[in-house]
Amino acid sequence: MTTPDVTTLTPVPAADDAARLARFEAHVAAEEKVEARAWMPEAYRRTLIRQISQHAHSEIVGMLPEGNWITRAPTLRRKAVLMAKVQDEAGHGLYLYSAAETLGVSRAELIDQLLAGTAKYSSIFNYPTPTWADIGAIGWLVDGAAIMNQVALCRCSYGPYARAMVRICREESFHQRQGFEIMLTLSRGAAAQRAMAQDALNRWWWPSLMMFGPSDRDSVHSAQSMRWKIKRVSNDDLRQKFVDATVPQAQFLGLTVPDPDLRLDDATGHYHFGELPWHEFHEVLKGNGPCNRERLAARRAAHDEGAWVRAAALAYSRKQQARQSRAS
Ligand code: FAQ
Repeated sequence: MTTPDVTTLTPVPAADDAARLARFEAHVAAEEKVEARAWMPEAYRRTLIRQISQHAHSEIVGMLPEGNWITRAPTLRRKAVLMAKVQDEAGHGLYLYSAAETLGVSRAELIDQLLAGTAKYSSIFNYPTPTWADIGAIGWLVDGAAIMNQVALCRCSYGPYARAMVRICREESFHQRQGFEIMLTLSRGAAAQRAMAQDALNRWWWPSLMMFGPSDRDSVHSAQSMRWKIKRVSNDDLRQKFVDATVPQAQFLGLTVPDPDLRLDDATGHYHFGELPWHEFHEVLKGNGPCNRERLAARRAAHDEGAWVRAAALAYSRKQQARQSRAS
């Protein structure tokens, strides 16, 4: 098959756009990747910037609920593992900002939007982590849900995003296992530890299901994103896959999923689950979750406190460039 012309950068008259669009659509339909320098419809580019930047912000804000447990982790091993995990999340944020930059937006611009409160990040990171079991629940459920969503994104039509997802998924799968292992230790422990694990599951279950976004009937972007193969599996289908995979894990832990409507449907082989608390989801998205204000305040403080590091890195890089140009 010949490769369609999706790589030229030369501006073309508007009349040619329909033909370019048709070539682009055929390219995507043929499961070919779209690369950074390729021609792409403006709406495709904007959709990707929206999704990738929200994803990057989620990784960065997502460091906060776990970060505040690094000094309090119960053993040196747990501390080292948690520190490595939080560091991984920072790395994921950086790959994702870099992937967004390939679409012609700067990282500084995206971070300004986050700090100004005009950009979204995942609802899940607006919930508190009052006990050590929350760190187990985040790894088990939040990373578990993130992987379910991101494995599908490894087949995203946009090459730089799809490739970033491959490495991120591998790292997230370690994160999921460390979380499950914390839950396993607690659930095999004393009564107070089992109660702590159950309490964390009670608080993280519904917010984890909300990570997959609104139901398909209310998802504004899904139809177009699926057509462009940015999203490969719908919000509801991913949520169902997550429930089907996670309920047996909860049973193995001896914990009860806090949903009175949960039952295995023998006819379909899937778990039927209750209605999500959508009102809570919308409130969190509006900025009224339990920790929205605290999270943004922490990010703004970190950004301000890091100003001297950015200034020093920039000065060093300018000095190196000046040296190189003098030498050449
Ligand atoms: N929270 O039409 P749809 C992680 C927004 S990474 C906040 O369905 P779409 C790793 C949505 O943006 C977790 N907002 O939208 C980790 C849109 O708003 P807009 C993040 C949400 O884009 C683990 C509006 O609602 N993962 O956890 C949420 O087609 C542990 C309409 O929704 C990703 O970002 C939500 N839950 O589908 C780190 C994966 N759901 O832009 C640290 C990539 C929806 O119109 C510790 N993203 N919205 O203002 C995606 O797959 C998609 O963007 C969805 C939403 C599925 C999240």
